[in-house]
Amino acid sequence: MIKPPRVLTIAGSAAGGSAGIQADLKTFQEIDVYGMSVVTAIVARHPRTNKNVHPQMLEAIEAQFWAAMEQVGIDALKTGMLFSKEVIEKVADLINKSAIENLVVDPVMIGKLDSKLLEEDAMDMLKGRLLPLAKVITPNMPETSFLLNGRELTTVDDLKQAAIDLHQLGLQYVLVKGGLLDGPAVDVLYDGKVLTTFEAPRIDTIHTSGAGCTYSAAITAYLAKGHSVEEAVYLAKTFITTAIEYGFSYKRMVGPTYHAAMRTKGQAHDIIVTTTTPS
Ligand code: PXL
Repeated sequence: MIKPPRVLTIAGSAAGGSAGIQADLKTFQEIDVYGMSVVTAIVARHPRTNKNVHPQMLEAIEAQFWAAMEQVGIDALKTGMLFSKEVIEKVADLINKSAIENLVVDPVMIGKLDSKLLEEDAMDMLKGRLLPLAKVITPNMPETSFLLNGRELTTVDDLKQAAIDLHQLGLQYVLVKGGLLDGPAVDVLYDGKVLTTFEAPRIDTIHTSGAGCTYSAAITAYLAKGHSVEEAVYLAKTFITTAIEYGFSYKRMVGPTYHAAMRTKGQAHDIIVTTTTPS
């Protein structure tokens, strides 16, 4: 009997299919893990009222978590859009109660189309309660700036220092993603001792909606399969770089990455890995 590793995402539903729960489940399927989901909020702009975020009740969030836990069980968990401090607190409680070790926290704050995905008063709860439970956190550059009280980041060296400083919050692994750098897409991983950089070429495309969701989902899936954090990041970076290479759009707007690209096209670029030990 085949029993693939079990992976849960706790995140927002992105109706357009590029990001959030939809990106996570597509990614899980491509990497051949068993995907499950807890929807925290539904993200879709109403054409008349303009309301964009439709939060779910705490009761519904909790019910989904226990359904996944009791019907299946969880080998690895990722969190994406959590939206409010109440949801963050509830999710931290659920993770504590179920002693989940393979936790990837993508500290989602703002969507590509400028949607507000985390309320302002939720930052302290995120930093104080959820980040310390994570095996890996995966902030992009704006999220890293927010977590470091507005620090400006422009170079790879800035990202390295930021990873070192975020690690001080009591974290295991920090992955600061350089998707918005000028030049190659360099991400920096810090474990408290060694800085590892993962470099991919800059791909000339605007179709990167859900890239961060997809990347952290892939890391979670590879952790569930038993890879180390370093290996999981390397494999996930390869996955997302290929998905971005073949990004596309159905309409005249920013479109999705192509989640099936690794399977249908094969790896598009080599990832260059370097390690250094900060003094
Ligand atoms: O890409 C960030 C993101 C995460 N989660 C949900 C989203 C988005 C971006 O739109 O909708 C649910």
